[in-house]
Amino acid sequence: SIASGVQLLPEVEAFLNRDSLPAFVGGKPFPAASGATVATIDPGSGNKLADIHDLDASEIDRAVDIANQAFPAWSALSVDERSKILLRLADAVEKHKPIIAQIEALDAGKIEAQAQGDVQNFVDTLRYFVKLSGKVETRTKLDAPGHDAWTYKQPWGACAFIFPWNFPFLLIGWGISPALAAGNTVVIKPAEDTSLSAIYLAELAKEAGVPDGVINVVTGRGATAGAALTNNTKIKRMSFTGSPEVGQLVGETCGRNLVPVKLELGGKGAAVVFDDVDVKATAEALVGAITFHSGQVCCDATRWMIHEKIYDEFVGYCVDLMKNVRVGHPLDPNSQMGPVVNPKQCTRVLSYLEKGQAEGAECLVGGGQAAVDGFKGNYIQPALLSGTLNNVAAREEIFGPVAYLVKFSTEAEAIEMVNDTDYGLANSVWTKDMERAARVAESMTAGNSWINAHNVFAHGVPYGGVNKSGMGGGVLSVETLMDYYRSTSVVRPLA
Ligand code: TXE
Repeated sequence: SIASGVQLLPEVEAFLNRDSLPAFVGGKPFPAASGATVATIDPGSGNKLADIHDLDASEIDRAVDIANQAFPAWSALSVDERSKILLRLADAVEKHKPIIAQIEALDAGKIEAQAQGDVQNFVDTLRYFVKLSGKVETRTKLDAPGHDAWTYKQPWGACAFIFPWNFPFLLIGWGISPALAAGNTVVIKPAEDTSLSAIYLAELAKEAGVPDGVINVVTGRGATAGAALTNNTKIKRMSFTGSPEVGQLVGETCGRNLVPVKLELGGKGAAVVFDDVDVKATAEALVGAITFHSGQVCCDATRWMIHEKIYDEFVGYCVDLMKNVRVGHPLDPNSQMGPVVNPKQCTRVLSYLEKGQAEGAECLVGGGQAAVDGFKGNYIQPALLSGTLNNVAAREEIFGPVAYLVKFSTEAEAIEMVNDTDYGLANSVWTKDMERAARVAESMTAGNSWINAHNVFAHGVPYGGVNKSGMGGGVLSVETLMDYYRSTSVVRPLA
């Protein structure tokens, strides 16, 4: 049993009850010849869910070859034909949403309703890029005096994707949708903690009629399977989402191999709250954001800069709100916040709370472990620290339900504090004064600024970080779709 009172869908039971869950490549299960597996655990109960296969480097290379072999036929399809197939996949995912969401909730420790939102987002993203790909002009006439000239755009070939464990299914959708719509084939390496929804997707793609070898899922440990995919010189593009440390390794390798790379890394976002806001509503929104998926969200606001005039009132609301967050198993409909993904992450979050306090921060609420159904493993009480920004908990990415509060008095001071970080992913500004909001939003050094909201995504609005948060953003927009075409310029002198 997974956890007391939790009812699994029969399809989910059947999926998890298989002897093991091999990778899926070239339209069929792709087991590790060595028989090596990695256990995948429900972080909400500590119980084992399944074993995934730990592929070795030669197996990863074979998967890339298979993806490249599938490329000519896939890229030769007309946009209409390819779109029909991809829309069938979107429909199939939507139809299986409850199943995928339950697998995801169990595997990633994600509240089930939020997992359903992630699956729907995958579907919407795939439909968005399919539609957008129909509008791409693959031949564009150029204005070059004295010459007949044009550019021709075509897909690259097999594109590789390495994903983290915080939004396993949603991020696959954000990553592969533009690549597939443009006519590339893909090799997906999910995180070893959360590979189940990717395997399910690959099987579903086969059922939905996606040609074999177009969507491939390889599994295994990062240092072996992930590194082998990164080192493969036959991948045409690499996209990595995860920690800055591994992102640097992936970037180095791709640089050496001259493989174009996109890096989506961490963040240490800020929220700047001015004194003219509805204090209670703003506290609700920010506590909601930092407790969503236990704060394991790279674009979260983790540094809250609060105007000194409303600081005490704001803190009062936050403390009450955080005390009342219902921490529980992801499949329990009463839960508002689930566990963090694994014991390593739990230790990391708790150690930042300790180190932050040792460096002088005050813990205003929370921060301890919580027990759910007697299981204490990965549950953390949402916490607020306050102090100066000269503190490890205010500078490094914690990736847990922890916010760090600082007081400010002037707009200039707030902007300076926001930008005093190596990261540059996303920030927000909260005020009723729209001129000030726009001014501050444009002054914050990051890929994304939100006004009176945090973590808002819309198809068509580019998303992605700068500096230590990554490079080559443009996610969810036409910018990222264009990354998946390479251009050839053709020129004929007229005279
Ligand atoms: O991520 P890793 P981890 C941050 C967050 C978290 C920390 C560590 O702060 O606490 O990173 O998480 C694969 N070559 N973020 O250790 O290791 C790995 O298998 C190639 C923020 O889990 O970066 C997985 O598929 N690949 C982030 C993926 O990289 C390698 C989300 C990410 O794992 C590899 C996740 C290697 N040498 C963590 N080593 C965000 N901002 O979204 C590992 N991998």
